[in-house]
Amino acid sequence: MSEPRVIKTDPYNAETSSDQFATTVTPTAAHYVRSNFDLPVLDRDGYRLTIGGDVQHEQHLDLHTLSQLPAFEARVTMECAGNDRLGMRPIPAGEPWASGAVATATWGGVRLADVLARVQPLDTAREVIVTGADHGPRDDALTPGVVSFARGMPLEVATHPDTMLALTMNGEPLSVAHGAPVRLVVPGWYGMANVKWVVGLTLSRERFVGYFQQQRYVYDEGGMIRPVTRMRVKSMITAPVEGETVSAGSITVRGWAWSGDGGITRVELAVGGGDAWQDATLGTPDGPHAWTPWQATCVVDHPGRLVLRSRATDSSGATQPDVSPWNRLGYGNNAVRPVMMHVSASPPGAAND
Ligand SMILES: Nc1nc2c(c(=O)[nH]1)N[C@H]1C(S)=C(S)[C@@H](COP(=O)(O)O)O[C@H]1N2
Ligand SMILES: [Mo]
Repeated sequence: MSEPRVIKTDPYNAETSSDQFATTVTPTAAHYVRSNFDLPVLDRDGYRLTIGGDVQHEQHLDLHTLSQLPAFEARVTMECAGNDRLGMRPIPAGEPWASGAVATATWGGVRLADVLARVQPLDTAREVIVTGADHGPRDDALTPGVVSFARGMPLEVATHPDTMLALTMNGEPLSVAHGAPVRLVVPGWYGMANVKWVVGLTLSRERFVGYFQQQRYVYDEGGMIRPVTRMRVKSMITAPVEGETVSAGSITVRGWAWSGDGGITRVELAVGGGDAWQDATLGTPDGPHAWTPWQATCVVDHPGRLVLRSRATDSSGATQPDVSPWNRLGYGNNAVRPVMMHVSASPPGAAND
């Protein structure tokens, strides 16, 4: 199996490699990893989840207590907001993600709503601030110094029945890279919402204003700032694999499409440049939060370079643009991406199928 494509070793950050997208669930070892700081290694026995702030009863839950809550599982496609940053012009500062900062996993654990019910949030609580165990210096923070990876989310998102604290990934306890022993999973949201190594939940009456809420994971378009939230509609071509050589004739093109704003309603394929788009056939996604498979067949008679493009539309009516709005930190690039293949002359006498 090919290894993830490491884009940085310290801290470890890696993309899913393009030959690992054949299955709905990405092999665990191939799932992309995005970490802002050194990976914290938490002791399972000593682990406590502290839940405080605007609550009736502050609590410190150990792993056993957490795992006694009703089990919940979800298959979730997760994309880093910085995926395809390298496709933006000019290239924004930040990790140089190509197109592999996306993957799908089956997460198992408990609903965050069930965890919160145990502490009885006060009526004043409007947000849940989720804090990871990782931290490090950030000189550009509004209050320069050491910051933790922490994110706030509205109580409605936190108590949504699909928002979970995951304890397992694809049936195994979480690995350190993916947030052991407990991580948040917020289906439909870009990766940053899925806080790893969760050690604290704070119920708050105010909007959270931490570094990773206000200074990162925001669309900064000429000083106009909006938070990065749900995944924009997007698609990818997985077969043929980029750079592959295929024989002339009938070619079956396959891929995935996903959106955090609703189901995929249409995927189109264009062969070459121009605006001749043909409808692809959609498959059934493996659950409401997993990407949708699609395929289309095209006939290519001429050997040479072949450029393929796919374009998805979701149930909100949003379609992938040709160019995604540039923003200073390079987030949310869901533009149609040309993928290059090569067509070789079909072997003499070969059936044209
Ligand atoms: N504590 C913590 N959680 C985190 C991060 C982090 O740096 N620290 N990175 C986030 C980002 S930007 C992404 S894209 C996802 C990636 O999850 P993965 O590494 O399991 O693929 O984790 C999110 N959760
Ligand atoms: Mo991310």
